[in-house]
Amino acid sequence: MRNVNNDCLFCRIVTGDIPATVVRETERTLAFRDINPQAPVHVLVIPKEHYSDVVTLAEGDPGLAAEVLTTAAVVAETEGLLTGGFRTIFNTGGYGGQEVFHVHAHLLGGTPLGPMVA
Ligand code: IU
Repeated sequence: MRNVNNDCLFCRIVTGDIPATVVRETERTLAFRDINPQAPVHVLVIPKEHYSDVVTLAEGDPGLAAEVLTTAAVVAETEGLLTGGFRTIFNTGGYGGQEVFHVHAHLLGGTPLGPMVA
């Protein structure tokens, strides 16, 4: 596989070195529950390949970026979020609050989340 970073926590979740509660896996994406959930449903969706953020992913492999969104949409359905609605977030860089530099979509739902605030 291209783009693996052995120092990256989420790459190590992909390889199974670090455990995670996986809710969906496809050939090129993985969805697992956030260890510090901010909503009743809080799932992270990642490409298995290492891209540091959504910008490098979109530039490097737009098809894979689309697969991440498709996996997020399928998980939203399987987690029962389609009726009430949900939120997807890509935190990017320091000002964006990104802490893990392997691109991930946060999928949040299961309760009214209210308006987006900074
Ligand atoms: P951020 O967008 O990079 O700030 O989000 C990182 C998320 O990764 C954050 O919500 C953490 O709770 C989550 N997380 C995790 O699910 N498992 C881990 O082992 C670690 C962080 I470290």
